[in-house]
Amino acid sequence: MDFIKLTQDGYIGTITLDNPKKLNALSHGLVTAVIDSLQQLEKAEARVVILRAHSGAKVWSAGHDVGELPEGGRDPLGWDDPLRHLVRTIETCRMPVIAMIEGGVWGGAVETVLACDIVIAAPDATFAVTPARLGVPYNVSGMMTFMSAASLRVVKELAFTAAPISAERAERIGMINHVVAPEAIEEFTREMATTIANNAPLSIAVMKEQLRVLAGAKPVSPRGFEKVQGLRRIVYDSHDYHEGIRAFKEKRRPVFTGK
Ligand code: YXS
Repeated sequence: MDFIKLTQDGYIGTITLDNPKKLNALSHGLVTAVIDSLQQLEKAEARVVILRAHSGAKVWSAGHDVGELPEGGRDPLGWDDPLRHLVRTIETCRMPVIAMIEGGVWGGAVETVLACDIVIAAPDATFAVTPARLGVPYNVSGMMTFMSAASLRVVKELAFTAAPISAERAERIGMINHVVAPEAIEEFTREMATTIANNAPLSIAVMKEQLRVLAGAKPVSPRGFEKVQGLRRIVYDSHDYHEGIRAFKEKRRPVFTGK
């Protein structure tokens, strides 16, 4: 597939951004390839996805493809913009997405990374929120993504300065999960992915959606609450829930089937 490499090893899918000549800019083509890959992995019953660039990448992604931004007269980040589709797909796909970061992350790519469920970065990774750098009016749900990942004060600093912050600072303020040395980051990420893949996929999928609904709804609408309750019932009525409880009492490893 152009723009990305897609692999699956058991329950673990890996999507590698692969358009280095354009610094993995989030062009319509690259975004479509990532979305298609997430949908393919969901169908192939992957239980966790790693989203990454090539080992040693100096730029993880340069953000929105500036060449595809309108020059004026229409919203550069409207509902149907590729970046908006990508963020929504990451947030709503059933399996957790782990962003494994090496190199610089710019603009809309920062929102893409923060929309992922877990972020693991090498020490050289940086994160720059760049609308102010281009005079772009960032969109509302994109701001919500940033506000869910960092305090309002930090979001203001990132947005107003458009300056890159280091992985170390991002971890210190809780914006990302871990900083891991480049020689260890692949194994560290894979171990976390394996741990997730060995847990109950239904329970994880519903907790991911529950957290999205709760974090995104202010306050939670009646329909959102009823949806969460209905989804939770699928889990506690499932074989996997019963198996998990039985296995614990019988002191053995559970065998989850996703049913
Ligand atoms: O000169 P050529 O044709 O080789 O192309 C250059 C750059 O123009 C191109 N390029 C991009 N093309 C489209 N969209 C981009 N975002 C983009 N970034 C870079 O790639 C070729 C190599 O770039 P060059 O020579 O600058 O590489 P470098 O290694 O010296 O510097 C790497 C960067 C990433 C530090 C530098 O390319 C850079 O600052 N890029 C722009 C990062 C940025 O501001 N991204 C935000 C895009 S707009 C967006 O995401 C949202 C709309 S918003 O801003 O609102 O968040």
